[in-house]
Amino acid sequence: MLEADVLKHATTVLSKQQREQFFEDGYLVAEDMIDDAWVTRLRGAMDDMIEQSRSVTESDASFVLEEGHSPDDPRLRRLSSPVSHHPTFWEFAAQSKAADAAIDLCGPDVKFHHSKLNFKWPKGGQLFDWHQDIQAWPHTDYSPITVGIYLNDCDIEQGPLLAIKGSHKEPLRSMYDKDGKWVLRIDQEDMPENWEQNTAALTGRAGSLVILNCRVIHGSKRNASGQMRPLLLNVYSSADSMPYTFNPIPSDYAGAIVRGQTARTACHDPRGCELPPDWSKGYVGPWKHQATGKESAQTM
Ligand SMILES: O=C(O)CCC(=O)C(=O)O
Repeated sequence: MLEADVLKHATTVLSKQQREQFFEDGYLVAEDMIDDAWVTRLRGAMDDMIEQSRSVTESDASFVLEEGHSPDDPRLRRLSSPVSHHPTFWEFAAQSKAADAAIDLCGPDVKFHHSKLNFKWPKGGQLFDWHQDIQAWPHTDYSPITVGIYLNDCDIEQGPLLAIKGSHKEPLRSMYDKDGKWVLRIDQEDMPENWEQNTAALTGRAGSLVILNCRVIHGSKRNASGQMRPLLLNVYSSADSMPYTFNPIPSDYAGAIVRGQTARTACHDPRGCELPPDWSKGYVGPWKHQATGKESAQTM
């Protein structure tokens, strides 16, 4: 669904002003949207998964490990598709205010695409280079959003999401380097004008929703603090927005309608989208692609 049509519907859990802010800036932090009971349940599910990761010795399709990970000292970078691993994560994706917030930004009919639980371990947690998401999972329109929730308080030292205000309105950048290699990263020379002044740190208390437009340029720095930064990310779109490449993080829930009705007609945005590599041949997660040793704009 296109923005103009979304705006014809009343908001449900976000204020009108929050919705306008999202469409203007390309991101939104909605503080304290998720109550303590949910946060406690999600932390419990996360702890179960960290326990399971102790026996994992190499990164695989579920667990992306940070260097130094061991049974005694688990250090995860990502749990891919948490909804596939613990029922609490799917219950949250389908039944919480995260899905309600998606109604306000995608329209009344909302479809689930994929999920991930990104960690930044204390005094570590690799940075995430500047990038845009939609080139990794193109859809027929630009309605997809990522609805994140911090499971711990996240201040500037924990490596919060950083986003460039208004960058979702710019032409998409290429996620390939000059040699045609997929790097999911934007070099300094391709960053928007005045990006440093327009960089927002999306900090928030545990239970805050942090929502990204699929075109907005974003990234994050290392975690300089002694506190872990777990960030649960669920990707939704309007029901009439159709993915046309292989889902990099597939699950039994991909394509599930979490609010409203299935679409009968696809929505097409005339602005085309760069295609990613063929993920049906495997998806290794973003860090492997970004780790080229080349300096990016993230070194601000
Ligand atoms: O976890 C982070 O800090 C960044 C996540 C992100 O940008 C992504 O998954 O696309």
